[in-house]
Amino acid sequence: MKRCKATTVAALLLLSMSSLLVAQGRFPPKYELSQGDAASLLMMSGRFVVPLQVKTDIMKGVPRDFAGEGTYFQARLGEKDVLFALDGSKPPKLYVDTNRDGRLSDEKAFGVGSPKKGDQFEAIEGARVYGPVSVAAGEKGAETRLSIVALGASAIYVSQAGFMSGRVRLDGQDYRVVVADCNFDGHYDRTYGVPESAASVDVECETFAIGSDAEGKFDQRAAVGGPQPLPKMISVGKTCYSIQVAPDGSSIEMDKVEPKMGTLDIGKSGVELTLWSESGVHRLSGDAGTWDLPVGKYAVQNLVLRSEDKTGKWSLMGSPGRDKGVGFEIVGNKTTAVKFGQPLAVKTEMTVEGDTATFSLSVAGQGGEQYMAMPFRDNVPAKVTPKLVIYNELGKEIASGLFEHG
Ligand SMILES: [Ca+2]
Ligand SMILES: [Ca+2]
Repeated sequence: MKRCKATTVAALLLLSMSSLLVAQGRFPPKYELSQGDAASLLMMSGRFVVPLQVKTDIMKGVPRDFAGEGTYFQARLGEKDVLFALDGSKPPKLYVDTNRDGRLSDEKAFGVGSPKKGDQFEAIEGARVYGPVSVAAGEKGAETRLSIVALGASAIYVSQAGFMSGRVRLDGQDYRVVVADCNFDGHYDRTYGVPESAASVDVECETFAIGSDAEGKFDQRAAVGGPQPLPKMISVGKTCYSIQVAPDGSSIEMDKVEPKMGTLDIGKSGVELTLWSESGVHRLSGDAGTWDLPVGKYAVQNLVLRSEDKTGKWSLMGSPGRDKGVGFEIVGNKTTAVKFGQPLAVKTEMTVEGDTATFSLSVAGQGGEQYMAMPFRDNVPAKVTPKLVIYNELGKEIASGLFEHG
């Protein structure tokens, strides 16, 4: 009798625990192959790889059924390189070093499929799609699944073949949540951190998106903030949720949180900012000049500088400088002031090749951000061509020219 009671209590406990978990938004996602509906989600994992020019030892041992000379590729996926080869068959067969032992002689051929409907390569003639191909990743036993597109013999495009996808109900509304292993380590839990060196362009983390659950499919146009590096938390409407993904992707948990907040002050600079952070993507626009943001580091991804005069609404597209990125940190209950935009520093640079001098024009803002020297008026490229005039020491014009875009 006593024993029976204990079982009932345990069962009740388990029941109340599981209902607690559901209320907190924990759910088990499933792996889905991309059907072309998540192109921009997987784009962060995508890379174009050009053929190797020099034959190395790893290419000596080719598989027995390998036809012809072949074209070889090497792509850095996660911690290690992966070797690929297209043979001389028509259409070519693809070989991949799936166990990453540096040899292709132990590998089987993958045949060609065709681009799926809605795929970004559907319109490219001659694009051949291979995969999904499972490749050893990171620790022993972990795998990551690749999609490979051959673009003639000139390049291959390697990306994730799919993603983990599940549904969650937040504040009475259904959302679809997707996470892709975009750092190719076979795990799904690496979150984004603002890189120490903002010049590094590779995003060594997963990609995440949450959007409306229309038709049970992921609608990236309706994604909150768009596909983005996996954040630790994200704002959906006015509520903030933490995100926890199990390393193997078997569960995702989203809980309501109230992060510490601070203030960003960029003054009346007329600058719109797109920021990446541990609290997701933030797009700041409008005349406010100040915004409340969760504490943490932020990296500026792009900027738009806007101004208006009697000729129209002007805008300049900007990015966080070539050498040093633009970033800042938001501290709890404090205001972080960052300067962007005007006054702009216009710099010309000269490169000489033979008897031809080429001048280039760069436009930098107060924060070191770089703008394209091509203004838009009312969202249309304005036909304003900067002119360069060279004077001699007597002030007489000796040469002049117009800047060409591109
Ligand atoms: Ca191998
Ligand atoms: Ca990963």
